[in-house]
Amino acid sequence: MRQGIITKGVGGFYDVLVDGDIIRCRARGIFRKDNIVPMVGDKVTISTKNKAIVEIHPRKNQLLRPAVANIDLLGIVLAPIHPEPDFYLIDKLMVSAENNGIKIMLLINKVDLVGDKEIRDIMDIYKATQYPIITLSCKEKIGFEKLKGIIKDNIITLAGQSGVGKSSIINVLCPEKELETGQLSEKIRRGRHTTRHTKLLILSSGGMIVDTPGFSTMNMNEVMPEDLSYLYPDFLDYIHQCRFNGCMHDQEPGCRVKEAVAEGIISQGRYQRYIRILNELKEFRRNIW
Ligand SMILES: Nc1nc2c(ncn2[C@@H]2O[C@H](COP(=O)(O)OP(=O)(O)OP(=O)(O)O)[C@@H](O)[C@H]2O)c(=O)[nH]1
Ligand SMILES: [Mg+2]
Ligand SMILES: [Zn+2]
Repeated sequence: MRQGIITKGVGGFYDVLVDGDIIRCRARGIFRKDNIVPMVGDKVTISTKNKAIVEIHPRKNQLLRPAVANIDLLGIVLAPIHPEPDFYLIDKLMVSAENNGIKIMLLINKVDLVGDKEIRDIMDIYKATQYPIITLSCKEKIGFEKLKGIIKDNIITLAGQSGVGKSSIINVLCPEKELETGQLSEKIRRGRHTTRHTKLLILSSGGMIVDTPGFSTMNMNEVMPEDLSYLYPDFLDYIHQCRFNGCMHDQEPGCRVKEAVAEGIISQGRYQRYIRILNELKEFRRNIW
């Protein structure tokens, strides 16, 4: 019996990192019965004789989209253009990480493609959240020393739309790994080298990083509508100052959150997307009762 960490799962097999070696294991059927599916990031006990995972250790946390366990930090990656940022998806990723007690960092990649103003506009949206924001360019190798410093001793998962540069960032951090990126295929416009599997990598500069496939939709149905605003750090200072107890910061009069939006302290876009997510959650609850 040995302890390890799952770095990758493909077709019923799991790569488990054990003292620097990767051992490909099956998961014992018992997990399926208990409805536990092993995830990348899981700490596990394996039987080296049977090449099987025999125990999944309790998780510190988990995310379902992207599916990873035991992470210290979620790095939400966006690009100012190519692709156009999907702030709705970004906000949902943030809410989901907050709901699972995972720290958040925003990585603005491809800063070589735009001017300072475009970057500042994006930073302004998230300024009041106080999430750390790092600007990066894989092309010009900007921002990586700072990123390495943050990752050291942590497990960070990168998430975000397809094409924002998650795999490219990891390739700059550890060139020896040579992950596939979208580059080659852009010329021929087919068979994009997009990431298909979540994969955990060890960085020689310290820490571990998880590459995940890009996606464009996710649901937050585990969140109750009345709890949603508590997952917005930029709203927290105002939530308790609303006129009504249980204010959801929608149509209620005397809402201090809405005042903060009007005063320009909370981003208007963040607030509008909050309402959109709130309505979705309410709709979901209406349908299941
Ligand atoms: N100009 C510029 N292009 C970049 C930068 N980083 C990545 N790219 C390009 O953006 C494209 C997509 O990069 P990927 O790293 O494959 O993106 P990804 O987020 O891993 O995408 P998925 O795996 O589909 O989720 C590739 O053509 C990269 O060369 C950057 O900093 N500047
Ligand atoms: Mg990728
Ligand atoms: Zn309110």
